[in-house]
Amino acid sequence: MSKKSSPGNCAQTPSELPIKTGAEIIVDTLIEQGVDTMFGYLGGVVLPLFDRLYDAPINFIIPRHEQGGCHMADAYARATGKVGVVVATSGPGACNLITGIATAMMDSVPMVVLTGQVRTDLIGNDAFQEADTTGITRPITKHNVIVKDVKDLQQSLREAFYIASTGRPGPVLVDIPVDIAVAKACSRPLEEIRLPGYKLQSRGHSRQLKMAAKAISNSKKPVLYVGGGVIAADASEELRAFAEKANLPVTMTLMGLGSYDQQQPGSLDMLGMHGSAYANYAVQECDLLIAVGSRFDDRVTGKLKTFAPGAKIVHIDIDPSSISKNVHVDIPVVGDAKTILKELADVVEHKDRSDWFAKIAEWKAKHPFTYDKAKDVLKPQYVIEQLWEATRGNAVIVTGVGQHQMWAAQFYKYNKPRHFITSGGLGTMGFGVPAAIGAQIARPDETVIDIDGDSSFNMTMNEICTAVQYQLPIKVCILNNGYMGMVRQWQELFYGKRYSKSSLENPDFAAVAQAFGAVGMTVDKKADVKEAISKMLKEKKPCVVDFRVEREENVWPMVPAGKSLHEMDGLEIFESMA
Ligand SMILES: Cc1ncc(C[n+]2csc(CCOP(=O)(O)OP(=O)(O)O)c2C)c(N)n1
Ligand SMILES: [Mg+2]
Repeated sequence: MSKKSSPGNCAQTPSELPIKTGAEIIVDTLIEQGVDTMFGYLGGVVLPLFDRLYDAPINFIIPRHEQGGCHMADAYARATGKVGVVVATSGPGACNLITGIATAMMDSVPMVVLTGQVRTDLIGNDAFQEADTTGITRPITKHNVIVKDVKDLQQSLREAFYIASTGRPGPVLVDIPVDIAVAKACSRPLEEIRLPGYKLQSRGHSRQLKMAAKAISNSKKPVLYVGGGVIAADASEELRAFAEKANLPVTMTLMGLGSYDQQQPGSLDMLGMHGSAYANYAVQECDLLIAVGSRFDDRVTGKLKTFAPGAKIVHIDIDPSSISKNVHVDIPVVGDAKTILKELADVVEHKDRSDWFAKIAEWKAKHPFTYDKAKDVLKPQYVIEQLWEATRGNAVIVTGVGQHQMWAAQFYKYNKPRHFITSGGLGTMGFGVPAAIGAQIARPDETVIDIDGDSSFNMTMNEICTAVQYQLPIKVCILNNGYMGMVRQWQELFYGKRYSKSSLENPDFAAVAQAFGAVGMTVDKKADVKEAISKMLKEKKPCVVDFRVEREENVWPMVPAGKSLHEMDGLEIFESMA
């Protein structure tokens, strides 16, 4: 091919390289990157792309709203460890993704977001359906880029997958104007990606590792504090081996649940604002806190000044910017949790810590997660206990945000990674139903249960229709208290029970589910819970169960905002109930 007639990046290359349209390049790069499932919604400027998707070997799921599609891609990524992919049109389509992108960003979920954009010559002209998508999403993406020349498209897409899935994962957005999707360029073979300024460190510094191992061996009262980073690094097996070898109790953040089997005696369950009393006490009394893939979030630490006051802190994390961000770290180890935990397990000594474990056992016996079981009313915690009894960890649990989310964290026992999918960092109501869909597509042979709140369900319940269309047997258990329960709890405790605007009028959720073509049930008696769950688990269709639970139940224990971790409210209530 003559230099003159070559499109874009073909000018300097052998003529054998295939020439493709931008849309062809997008679809072929998705396939090259191993994408077999994606989510998204149509619109004018993405039509060239959708035309290429017409007969592409990609399972394409259309949500009812772009936010839903984004949460589906996010949950698909969380359930599989693969990169989730979502596409939306320019302007309103891209804007509808914002909550979903921010949710993925806060929880470090690998995702590639493709948005259509108006023609390059119209950008900045307030063109129809124009929004400055890269401007709007800059603070909520790990990286974003607008492709203004078709010859950059293939490399931008490859870099997007690379950046999304390496280091601390996160969402990467590629904005593609419609003229780029129809312009032509050369398709180049895949080469190793090198990005100046994007350095990845997988092995920990050997001196730091030695110091960490020594501190662990010298510790009499250590606690391992594990976050979602261990799940992201697929390091659960290495975590178990390390905890066993070093003889350490393990507490997890909301995002870390599932990384360590909660049925193990060494599990302290979740820590933090609604964590277990035994985890919080152990953290406050420990002499060494080993944080792995966790970021000292304020919901975990409570008052920073008095957090783990007697502890030396080891922090293992892939992201150097999270070291000493909130608390001073004595021994930082930057690198991949899987590699570092394996290296540490090899060198750390096994120490007898019977006194420490005895103390923990005492706390555990005295302050288990509990609730008033005496009354014959339908308690939300009881529903979750029954879900546990019926599934014993063999289910993917997803949630909305609120009290029900905390009870799902407290009363279900997670025993494997990628089986608890929840919006931790952003706390996004409405995450539940679309996340259940994404997880069910990722794990077609497993039971997927959304433990949802009535107000959360109201936000994205239209996606039940998507579950019906794609014949996904998701189960939705609404713990319906007729309130924005978590808000009502704060109003009860901190605003003198002035329940300002925190209750909504709900529709009949079972009837809504039926109208969508799903199965709908209503349960208002404790005696009917077991049978309803058993029926729900056998259902082949999407199934929504509206559990009308006690309206003013609270989540205990609770560390009020700004208090120290050991200053938990509600323990006396626990004691009277235990
Ligand atoms: C999108 C969004 N809007 C507002 C909030 C603030 N918020 C946190 S929990 C909550 C109430 C949740 O109510 P529901 O889903 O019924 O759950 P419950 O607490 O009753 O279990 C609200 C409004 C939020 N987290 N997300
Ligand atoms: Mg509610």
